[in-house]
Amino acid sequence: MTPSLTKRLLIVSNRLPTVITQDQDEWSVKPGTGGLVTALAPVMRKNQGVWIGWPGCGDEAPLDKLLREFKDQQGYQLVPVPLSEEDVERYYRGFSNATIWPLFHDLLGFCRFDLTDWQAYNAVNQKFAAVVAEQGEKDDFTWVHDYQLMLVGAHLREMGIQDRLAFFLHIPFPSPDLFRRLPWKKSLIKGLLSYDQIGFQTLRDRRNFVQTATALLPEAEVVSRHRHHTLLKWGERVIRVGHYPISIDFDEFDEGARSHEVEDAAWYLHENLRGRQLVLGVDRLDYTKGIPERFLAFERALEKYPELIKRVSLLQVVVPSRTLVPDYADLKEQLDQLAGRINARFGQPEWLPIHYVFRCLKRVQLLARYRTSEIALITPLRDGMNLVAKEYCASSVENNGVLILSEFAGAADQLGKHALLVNPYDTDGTADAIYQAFTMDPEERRQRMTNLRSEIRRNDVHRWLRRFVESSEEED
Ligand code: ADQ
Repeated sequence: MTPSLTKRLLIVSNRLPTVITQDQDEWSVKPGTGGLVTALAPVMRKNQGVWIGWPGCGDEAPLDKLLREFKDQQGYQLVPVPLSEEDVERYYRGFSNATIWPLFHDLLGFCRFDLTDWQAYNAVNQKFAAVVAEQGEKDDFTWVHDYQLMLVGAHLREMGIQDRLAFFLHIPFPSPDLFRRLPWKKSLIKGLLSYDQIGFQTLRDRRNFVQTATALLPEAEVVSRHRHHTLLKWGERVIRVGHYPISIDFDEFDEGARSHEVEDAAWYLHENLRGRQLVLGVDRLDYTKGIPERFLAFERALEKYPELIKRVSLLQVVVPSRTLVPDYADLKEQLDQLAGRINARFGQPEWLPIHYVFRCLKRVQLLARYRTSEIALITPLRDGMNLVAKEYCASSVENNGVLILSEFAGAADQLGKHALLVNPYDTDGTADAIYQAFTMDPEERRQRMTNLRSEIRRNDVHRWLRRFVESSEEED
């Protein structure tokens, strides 16, 4: 159900929701995939929405023509924010991905604190704000997304914009103690407080933010606390700080996984790896996803429970991501080495313990893996939500999958009761969970998966969107 938004929706995100491709001389544009785009599209169409973001392609693409085509096909408008190579290096690869990303995922050791990166972040956020100011109309619902754009609201206020502004953070918000390490902490917190509504994934993130803001700014105070939000007063303004766990389009995964194409691909996959349970890992290449730790836990399971040998295989699919950043290139090398070492240690002519592929899967292949794997091993060291966990359950249409989930993924708040929760740093404990999943009887599997599926069906991405938008229209 589309939320009853009475205002025009203006979405701002780092990237436009498009995939622009070139086949010989032909350029084409398609909407991006993913729950956020799927959920927002009907609202954008209905309310003549505008989406502002970086197109992510070079100058050689005929951008104006492609964006016009997009509007004709999709019924809403895209407005590009062009970025230079220097902007991308400093604002995106630098401050966003080498400072905020590791800091907000509790991985201080990966953080680079560089004044030039911070200045570029500020300048690019100002560039986005200028485009928003130009496109905005009175009474728009302006909704900025994610950690790359935390200062857009502050720049809009500097430009005199008084309208309601909302922000959603897709990644975790760190504890006050970690946040204090950031040299520009006060500017960033004040920037966030320029929005009227700030959304986080979990209650923990919301609490971390409120504690950080009130500790750093003595003039900020909590007015009242409610189940889903806290009201925070700063100067003359009252800010609604809530938690809204994002989700997926359940029906899209459920129906997709039941299609004949997926059923055939799933059968073929298992037939090729006959007589064993499949343990699935699907992640973007990222050090927050805990993939090396997962390989070690799988190795430990084989060592501790020899009856698993030849009876389980780990299918690990990694989507290439940020490969130009040295930490990511190092991680790729580490994974190659670990998989090679474990396979050499345990492998036998008819059986490979770890099938590791480094590529983006087509949808049918992704759904086939979700549907056919008896166990999903999703063990991020820290994750805002982790949609893979929800996608796996929604696609587990035979109700026979077991979800092993990190307690540090936001998704654990909703799925923890019926998943097997693990601490990804605890190699032995994760190995035990793999064994527990392997030996779980069909009835317990069915019970747990039925509960997981009904939780995700009820709290899907459409409900998430409704909750965020409707809460912005409530009186404080
Ligand atoms: P991500 O860190 O990208 O998102 P996640 O939520 O797991 O993490 O989403 C990854 C997406 O990529 C999933 O939709 C998945 O289907 C897709 N994907 C992964 N591997 C793939 C493969 N090999 N082939 C094809 N597709 C693949 C950020 C935050 C998360 C938060 C989301 C949404 O880091 O914590 O859940 O935003 O808010």
